[in-house]
Amino acid sequence: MTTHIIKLIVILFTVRIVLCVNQRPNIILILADDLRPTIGKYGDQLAFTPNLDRLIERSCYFTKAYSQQALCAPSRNSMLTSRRPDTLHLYDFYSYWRTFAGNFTTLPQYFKENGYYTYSVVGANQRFILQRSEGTLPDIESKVEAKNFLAAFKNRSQPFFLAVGFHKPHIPFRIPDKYFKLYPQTKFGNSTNWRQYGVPDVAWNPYTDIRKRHDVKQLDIPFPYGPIPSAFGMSIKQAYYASVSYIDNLFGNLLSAVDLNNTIVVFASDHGWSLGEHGEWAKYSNFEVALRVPLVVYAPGITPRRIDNIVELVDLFPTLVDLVNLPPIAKCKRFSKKKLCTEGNSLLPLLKGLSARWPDQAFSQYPRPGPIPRKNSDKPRLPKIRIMGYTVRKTDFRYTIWMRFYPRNFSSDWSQIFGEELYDHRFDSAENENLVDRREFKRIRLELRSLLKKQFSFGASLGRPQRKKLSWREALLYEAYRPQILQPSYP
Ligand SMILES: [Ca+2]
Repeated sequence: MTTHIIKLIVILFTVRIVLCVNQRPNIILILADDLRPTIGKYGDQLAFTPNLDRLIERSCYFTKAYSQQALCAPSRNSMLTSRRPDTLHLYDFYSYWRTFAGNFTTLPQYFKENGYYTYSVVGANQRFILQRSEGTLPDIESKVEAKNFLAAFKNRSQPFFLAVGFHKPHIPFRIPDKYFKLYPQTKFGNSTNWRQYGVPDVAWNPYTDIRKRHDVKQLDIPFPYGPIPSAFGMSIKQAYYASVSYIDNLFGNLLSAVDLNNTIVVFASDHGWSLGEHGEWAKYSNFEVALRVPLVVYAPGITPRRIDNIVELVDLFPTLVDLVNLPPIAKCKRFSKKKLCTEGNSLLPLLKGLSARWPDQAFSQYPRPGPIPRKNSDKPRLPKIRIMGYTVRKTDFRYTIWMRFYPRNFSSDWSQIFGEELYDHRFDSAENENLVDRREFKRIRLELRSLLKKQFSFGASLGRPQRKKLSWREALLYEAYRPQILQPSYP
């Protein structure tokens, strides 16, 4: 008799768990590659993005969302672990945080551990930057695969977490020709952007990946500051916008297969891209254009709104956890090796329109191999990093400081400074005028500097940087380990 009662309790308990799991909505995370907010609803008058605009009308969208580093792998890994590049010790393409930093739980992994079925679709580089194409392409294939997954999963009771990566508008701009026709080049006018006066050399990214492309090589642009000719700049802008319309179309097609009554849809990008601002191109910097990303969160039952608070991509993990009511994630303590914790903040109060106290600050960083631009300034490998640029975006200002960095123990030295930048976003949203030497801005400069120091004070806390001798095993991994994280790998 007792056995029967126990069995009954077990069955009831199991049914309850299944019901709970069933009530959870599905999640689709769509990540574009290198997309700044060139989206109609984000106020870009040139962008033709009807599908994204339609979803944004039904969603919460963040106008001031920032990536933690303007480079694919560090940004994605930071977002997926909800920890900053300084915690993961991951600033390049070649290091693996599980080896260096800790065996942290990732966003999809957490959902998998909590009853979700996880699946990822990620799409791949050619010799030219401008290239038109017909027929099938990696992003089209990704869309088809994602739709196949949705169709196959339609009648399953288990909720799913589907991650879809679109490769565009990452270079090369190899996309169907019809999207170029949406944007006559004359729309973009002459490229009149210039390298700003008073900006330290260390801040400059020489966009070597673009220079390496065959069609750009022929232009023979002097390294590192020679400008891309205006007409070619217009072609790049045209191709970038065309690529955005291309993924907008794929996005719309994919979304038509999604049950929005029971699915949370998140659309974001890993970082932004310079389109000639400051005379620069591509990502690889601490400027607003390289760090600002679109972030759209559609969730059934959440009232659509535009949110102007400053938020970060590390916030996404705890937000999704809270949105589907999984056990919440604790904040990480300093240098925490805990497998599961967050360095971000759940955006749920903002999504619900609650007047929560919000920090309104975004921290990011970028490494350099030296103070003067050189061939590897855009993507220095970890052992070559000598300088780290830390930046904070507050409501009115962006402040950046570049200092000595020691890759062997990941420490920074606040006594060796290579440059500082201060931009007043109330009057200069393009970040054209560095105000760091202006006496009237001294107070805010020191305030923001101490904020950064509090956030990134590893080196300061150590005093003189200590050089740890690596074991042969560590050294081998340090120099040669090539992980499978060029694209995020989901469990
Ligand atoms: Ca990217």
